[in-house]
Amino acid sequence: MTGLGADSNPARPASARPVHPAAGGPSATVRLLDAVAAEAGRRGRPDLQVRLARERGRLVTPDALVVVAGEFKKGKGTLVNALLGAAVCGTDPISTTLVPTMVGYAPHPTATVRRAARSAPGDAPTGGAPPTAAAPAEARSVEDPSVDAVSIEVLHDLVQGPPAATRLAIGSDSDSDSGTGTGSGLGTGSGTGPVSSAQVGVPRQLLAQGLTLLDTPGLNGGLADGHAAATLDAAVSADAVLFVSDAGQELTAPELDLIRRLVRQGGTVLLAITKIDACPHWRRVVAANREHLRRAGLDLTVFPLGAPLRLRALRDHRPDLDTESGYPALVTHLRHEIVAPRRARLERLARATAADALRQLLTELETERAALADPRHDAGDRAAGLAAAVRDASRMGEPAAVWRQELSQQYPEMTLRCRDGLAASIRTLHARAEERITASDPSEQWDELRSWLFQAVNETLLDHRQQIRSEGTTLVDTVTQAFEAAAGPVRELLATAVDRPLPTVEDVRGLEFTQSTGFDLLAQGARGGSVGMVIVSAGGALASIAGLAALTTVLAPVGIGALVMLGRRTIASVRANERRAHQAHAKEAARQYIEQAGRIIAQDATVVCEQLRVSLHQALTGLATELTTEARRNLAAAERAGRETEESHQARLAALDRDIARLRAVTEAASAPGAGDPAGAAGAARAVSTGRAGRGAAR
Ligand SMILES: Nc1nc2c(ncn2[C@@H]2O[C@H](COP(=O)(O)OP(=O)(O)OP(=O)(O)O)[C@@H](O)[C@H]2O)c(=O)[nH]1
Ligand SMILES: [Mg+2]
Repeated sequence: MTGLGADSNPARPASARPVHPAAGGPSATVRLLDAVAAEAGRRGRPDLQVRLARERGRLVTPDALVVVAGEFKKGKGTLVNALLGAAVCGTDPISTTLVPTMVGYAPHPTATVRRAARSAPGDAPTGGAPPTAAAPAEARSVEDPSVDAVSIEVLHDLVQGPPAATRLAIGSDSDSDSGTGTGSGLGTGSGTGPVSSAQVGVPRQLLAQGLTLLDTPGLNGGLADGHAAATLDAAVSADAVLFVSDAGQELTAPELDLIRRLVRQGGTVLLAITKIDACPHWRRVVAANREHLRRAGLDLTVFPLGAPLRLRALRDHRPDLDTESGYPALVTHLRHEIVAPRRARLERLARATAADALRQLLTELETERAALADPRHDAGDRAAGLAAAVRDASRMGEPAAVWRQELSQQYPEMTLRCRDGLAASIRTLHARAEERITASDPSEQWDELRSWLFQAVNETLLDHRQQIRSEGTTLVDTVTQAFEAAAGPVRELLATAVDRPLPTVEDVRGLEFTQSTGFDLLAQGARGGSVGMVIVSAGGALASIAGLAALTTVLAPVGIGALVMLGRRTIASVRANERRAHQAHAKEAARQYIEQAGRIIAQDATVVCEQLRVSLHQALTGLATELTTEARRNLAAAERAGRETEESHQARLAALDRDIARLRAVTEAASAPGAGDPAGAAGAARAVSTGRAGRGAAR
């Protein structure tokens, strides 16, 4: 399946990943960043060079992440394989996918597995729940993973296994005879610990263009599945979720629940209906599913797919069959609606950073020029204004700065609200569990109860994450606004020392300050002069911090649901068929489970909140330092001008005019219509590196 063919084939092998794949456009932006960084180097601004380099790093690996999720055996792995025309995911008809697999571009096929360190004896919860499902062991193992290179065949063996061995097969007896808590037989291979995730790299054009796929373990019973929270949480930081169902059956209520959740989380959700080749009535099922979605108020693009048709089409070079398989439509959608917009957004952020760096470099030159051109007039005012800018900018980095005060005051309040929110949810959960168990016969209905508990805990976890995200956004908003309230006047002081208005980059002015999601947006985004840009940067960090934590979670399934297995064991051990005794045991099991889950959720929340605080603090401290540097340099430039002798004066003015003209031309080229296009950004890059445009535009 890997030796695929024609150039027109979107799944065709790509032997080398272009740094910027889409028609060469992005590489022009990279060249612009490089050119501006070189200019910053020439002008002694290593801080700007660092920032431009960081932006460049984000731009050369800007993969969109698409999470492939759905219930058991719906064809997720097969879909990934058919999409890429390569057997990257295991698709055993009996064994099931047990760990998430990240599939991305590599010039040569590679496969690695990440192993969680084995937990110490005694770590497993009483009742012998499987280790992959034991949250405390997981929490430790994530800290100590090891990565092994394996062949793709071995990888398939390692990431698949019998469902009952490690999964929380609700309604099954798998929990009553599970192992010792130190190994499930799954994926232990020759390594030391169970496999917690896998990574595959293949030379495929679609991946080279900026796509990474995450194949996830199947969910059983929707939100009631132990993996549901991890998968849904990973989806928050993804660019899209491809929800997979098949044509054998209409969407079930749990599937619709999952889709609703995913949509509510704010992401893009696509629906794949697989196995159309094997289901003669697939059109009816697809139509019924569209109707279900319509009634639920869900607007999803639907892709009916048949993997065998696709594979045959690729093998025999049959475009007609390929179209019939539905895959080309999916490829086009991923390419144009997911990958391209992400790239465009990153490019705009990169150009905004380049524009901001250019503005700073230009302001310094213009300040010196203004002071040189008219040394007596306004000299005192100019120096006083710049000295005030230096003083105010320096204060922004001190502990007494309003934004820092705001952060130290608001952050504890935010975490307190989150803790209170979680405590209230946990209390409600306890009460609801008690109530439910009181009204039931656990010996008969334990599986149902357990399923309900899984679902309720997963919902609590996801709601809590949602609360953190929303509280975090408010915190970022408040603190950055306080920052901007101080930074704005400093920038105004800097601008008044310049005689002529500074050019701005149109593209940057129109930048939409929507939060950037995506798993690689941890770095600060464009840090420009406006509140909006700061929010983009910290917001990006917020989204990705949550995402990163989520990814860690999904890469090592949290499986906290397994703790409830205690219940069945205990119940089974009660010989007398007494309803009240069963209820008491069930209540105790539920109580322990909810408490454990609550602790894990709280620990996780503490980490996520603290990461947000640190990242926000760092981002704004960096901005304050940069502003101080800018102000100091402008003041020094003005002072330097005052020391020039009569002869050096003219020579310096001429040199400044040349440099200024060049930088103004670069800024204009970067803001020209179509600057985002290859030609525009390339023109700007050329202007910086050669100075030709600059000389042409010099007046
Ligand atoms: N005829 C046909 N069979 C398919 C198609 N997609 C998947 N299958 C079959 O369905 C079974 C399950 O496919 P997988 O790709 O392993 O499904 P999955 O969703 O990854 O399964 P889990 O990871 O175990 O939840 C396999 O036997 C596949 O061959 C399809 O489009 N057409
Ligand atoms: Mg699978």
